[in-house]
Amino acid sequence: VSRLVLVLGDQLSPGLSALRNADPARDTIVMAEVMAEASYVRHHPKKIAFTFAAMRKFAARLTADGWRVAYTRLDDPGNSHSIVGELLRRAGETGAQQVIATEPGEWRLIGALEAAPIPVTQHPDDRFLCSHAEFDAWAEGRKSLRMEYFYRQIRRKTGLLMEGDKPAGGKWNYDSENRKPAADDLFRQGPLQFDPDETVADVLDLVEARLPDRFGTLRPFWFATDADQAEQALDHFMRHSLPSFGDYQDAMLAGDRFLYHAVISPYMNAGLLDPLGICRRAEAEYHAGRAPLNAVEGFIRQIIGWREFVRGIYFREGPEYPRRNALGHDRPLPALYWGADTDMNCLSHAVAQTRDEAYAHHIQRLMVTGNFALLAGIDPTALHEWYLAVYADAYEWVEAPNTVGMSQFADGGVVGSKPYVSSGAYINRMSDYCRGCRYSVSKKTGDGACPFNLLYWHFLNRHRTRFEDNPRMGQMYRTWDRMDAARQAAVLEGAEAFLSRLDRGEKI
Ligand code: FAD
Ligand code: DLZ
Ligand code: SF4
Repeated sequence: VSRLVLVLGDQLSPGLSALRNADPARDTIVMAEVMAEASYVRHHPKKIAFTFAAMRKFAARLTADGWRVAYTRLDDPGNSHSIVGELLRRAGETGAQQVIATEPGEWRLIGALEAAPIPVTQHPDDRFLCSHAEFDAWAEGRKSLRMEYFYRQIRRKTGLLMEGDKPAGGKWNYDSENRKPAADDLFRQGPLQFDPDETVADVLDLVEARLPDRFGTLRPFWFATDADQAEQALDHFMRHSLPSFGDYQDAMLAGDRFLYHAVISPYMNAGLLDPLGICRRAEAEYHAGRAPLNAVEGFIRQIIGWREFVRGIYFREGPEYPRRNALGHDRPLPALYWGADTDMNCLSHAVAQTRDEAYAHHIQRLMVTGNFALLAGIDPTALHEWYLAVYADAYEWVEAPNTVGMSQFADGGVVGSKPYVSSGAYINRMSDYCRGCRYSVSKKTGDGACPFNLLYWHFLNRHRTRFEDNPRMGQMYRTWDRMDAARQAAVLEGAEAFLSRLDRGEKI
């Protein structure tokens, strides 16, 4: 009897486990653009357009390869608008009585498939280097889980940047060389951009018509939407940006939204690029002498280290993980995250580029929007839903550990050993935002003092019992304790006044 083969919008890989376990001669592939997926958070229009366009092109490729594909477009009259609904509809049409799937990247859908009134076999998603079992075996019995040790295991396992059993160059990690601020450079290439083809143009019209009023600019749309284009974008990155990737990894510039970042996470997460293949390419650039070790090691670490590590955490911690709130933060997400005007120049830039590109690089996410939310005590679940919605690369398996864990410490220290908090000084060192800001980064108190300066101490002070014994934070508390009482009071009052303005919805 025939079976259905489910391919989700982030499972666009020819080697997908569901496809490997199916038979083109008798099975039918089900792909569906549905409102449930387009709306479980208010996704950025570019993210939706990217997903639908890439799905359509992948379906065409599968058809050309000889598969029977039952593809539902968003505006198809019979669309039931949920994944399980579409499976049931196609089962009715074909007589299929079971479904072959690859485990989705979100607990929400895993649960929906488990509860479906048709049997669904969920095969492991083996597009990753580390299975759930392997991660759990690594994590078992460890007091704390640190990415660095996990990363070394994956280096050994893959042989990436290994010289025998030693790391290339003698060190596992060259991050100490990777903290340079960047200067404006007119010749920086940025990511390769693509003109919309017919498929993309159709999808843009569809998204515009059917999903209006979302936060985010739909056009111009330039993402790659198939594997060939994604490969071209990767080539372009290897040639032009990888050599400087390490040096300027943490830098931010008002006039350059991408710097030397790859902007490949949407492609990798959707399945258009293979993570190990990417890393082997980067390694080859090092061996060919075209990119230095600090760049290549740093880049590879993000992919085989962080990316695999956060996925392991997401599946190990379970479905409730995204709702954790260890620090008890409950302030609503400020309107500025949805584009309301703000005088804070760093936030203004990070949000504006998020609105325009459905992209911000790591340090903007971590040290600007994330840092501010943490310092201001924003509800981490609301923030999590924001990150999940606004970035083209966001799926819960990767977004939640980064937001709830790394950025907000709302998991109480599973992902990170200390919260990523900083005052304005860090942002000033790594960016040129402060120069154009109405606030003064050098002012620690009083009118016009940078809010990060005020909130930084407010955060440390209000969470003192939790953090003062953390060995990596002792220095911060000693600095605070050395401040005289009048100055401490001025800082805390300034922070309170700022938070009151925030709570009243005033422009900040
Ligand atoms: P580059 O800087 O060029 O890095 C290369 C690749 O490394 C990325 O494409 C990505 O696949 C991987 N990578 C780097 N850092 C991480 C990380 N911390 N976790 C996982 N992979 C990483 N990344 C997502 O893919 N999806 C998300 O939803 C997401 N949400 C985030 C939320 C917060 C609060 C933070 C702090 C980070 C988040 N990240 C997320 C991680 C990181 O910011 C993005 O992967 C990166 O900015 C993607 O841009 P790029 O391709 O230009 O990355
Ligand atoms: C992100 C997304 C969107 C916007 N739309 C769809 C869709 O209509 N159909 C689909 O199969 N997948 C979509 N996706 C990706 C899924 O939400 C993703 O597969 C799950 O969140 C699991 O990671
Ligand atoms: Fe951001 Fe403060 Fe700098 Fe303004 S002064 S850009 S608010 S860090």
